[in-house]
Amino acid sequence: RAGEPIACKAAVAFAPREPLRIVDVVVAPPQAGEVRIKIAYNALCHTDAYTLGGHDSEGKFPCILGHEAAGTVESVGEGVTSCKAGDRVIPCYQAYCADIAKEPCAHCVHPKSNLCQAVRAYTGAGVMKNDGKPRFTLASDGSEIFHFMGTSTFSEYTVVHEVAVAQVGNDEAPLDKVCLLGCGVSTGWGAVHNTARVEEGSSVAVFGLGAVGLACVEAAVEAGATRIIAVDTNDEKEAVAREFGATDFVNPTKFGDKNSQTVIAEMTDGGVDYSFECVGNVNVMRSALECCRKGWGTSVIVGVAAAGTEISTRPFQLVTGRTWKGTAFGGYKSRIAVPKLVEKYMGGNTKLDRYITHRMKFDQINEAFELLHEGKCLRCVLSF
Ligand code: NAD
Ligand code: AHE
Ligand code: ZN
Repeated sequence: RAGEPIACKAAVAFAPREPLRIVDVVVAPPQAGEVRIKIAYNALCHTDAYTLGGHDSEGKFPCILGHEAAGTVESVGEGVTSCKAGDRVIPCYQAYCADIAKEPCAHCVHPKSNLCQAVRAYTGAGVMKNDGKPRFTLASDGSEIFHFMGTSTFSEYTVVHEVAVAQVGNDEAPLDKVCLLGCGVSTGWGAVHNTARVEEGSSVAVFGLGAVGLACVEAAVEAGATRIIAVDTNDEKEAVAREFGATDFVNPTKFGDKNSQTVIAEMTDGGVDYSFECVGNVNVMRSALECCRKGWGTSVIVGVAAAGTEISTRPFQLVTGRTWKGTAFGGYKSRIAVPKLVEKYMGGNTKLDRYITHRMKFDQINEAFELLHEGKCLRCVLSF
C-alpha cells in the first residue's frame, strides 16, 4: 500500500473536554522526509489528557492525540534514509536532526540541548513541514484532522517527520513495553541523570507520583540518592513510591497551614539537594523550588502547566543560591538515546514493566483516560 492512502481507525479528539471518538480516517502516503508508521501499542501520558482538557495553548482541534507508542514502519517518503519499511520504531515528539538534515539545527549540534527545532513550528501547528498540511482526513467527509506533537499515535497508522523516528534497535525488545520509552519514563530518568545530574549521597524530593515522578524516584535510587522524599496528594501512591525506593512519603494536604516546603525543609534540616515537579501545577512548582537547600539546591520543572498560568517565588530564593530549571524529554537527544534506553531495559536493570498497571484494547481509550484522571493507573497500554 506504499504510495496509497490508507483507511483505518483512529481516536479523534473533536473538541476539548469531549470523549475521543473512534472513527474511520484516511492517512495520506508519506511525502519527502516523512514516514508512515503502523502503530502497535500506545500508552497514555498525562500530557494527552492535558491537551484534551483544553489546557494546551497549542491545542488544535479536531486532532489525533497520542505520543507514547511503538510500531513498525509501513512506508517511507522520498529521501528517507534513516529507516525503511518493516523497521520497529518509537515515534519521538522531540525530534533529533543532526544525522539527517543537511543543515542540522543549532540545538542538535549543541551538547547542552535536546530541543531540535527542525520541525518544531510545524508540530506545534499540527501539520507536516512539506506542505503545511495534515496527512489525516475524516473518511466520512474528507475534512482535515490536525496532528499532535508530531506523533498522533492514537491511530492505526500515522505519518511523522523522519527526524522524529527512533529505531528500537534490538529485535527482541517487546514493543508493548518499550513504547513507554517514547515519553514519560524516559523523561523522569533523564530529568535526574541529565538535567539535575543527581550525585551519590544526595537528598531528593519528587512531587507527583505518576509514571514521570516514579521514574525520577527510580533514577534517583540509581544515582545513589540516600534520601528520597515522595510527595503526592493521593495517599495510595505511598506504597508504590516506597517500592520504587522512596525513603519518605509526604501528603501535603495533611499538615494544616504548614506548606510542603516547610515540612520538607524541617525533615532535611534545611532542604533537599534536588527536587522534581512532576504534576504540572504552578503552586507545586513553587513548593518544589522552595524546599531546596539554600546555597546549592536545584529544582527541575517536569510537569506541564496550563495555558495562562505563571510561576512565582521571592527572588531571594534564587539570590540565596537555589537554581530553577526545566526539562523536556529528560534532556535526551531522542533518536540517539532511545535505542540506548531500549538496551538499558533489555539489560534487565529497570522497573519499566512496573509502570504498566493496565492493559486494554484501543477502543477502550476513554476508559483509560478515566483511570489516569482517577489516579488509578501509572501507564495503561492499549493494543490495536
Ligand atoms: P499522572 O497524572 O500519572 O501523575 C500526576 C501525579 O501528580 C498523580 O499521582 C497525582 O496524584 C499527583 N498530584 C496531583 N496534584 C498534586 C499536588 N498538588 N501535589 C502533589 N501531587 C499531586 O501524570 P504523568 O503522566 O506522570 O505526568 C506528570 C506531569 O509531567 C504532567 O504534567 C505531564 O504533562 C508532564 N510531562 C512532562 C514531560 C516533559 O518532557 N517535560 C514529559 C511527560 C510528562
Ligand atoms: N504545548 C504546551 C507545552 C507542552 C510541553 O511543554 N510539552 C513538553 C512535553 S510533554 C510530554 O508529555 C515539551 O517537551 N515541551 C517542549 C516543546 O518544544 O514542546 C504549551 O505550553 O504551548
Ligand atoms: Zn508525554
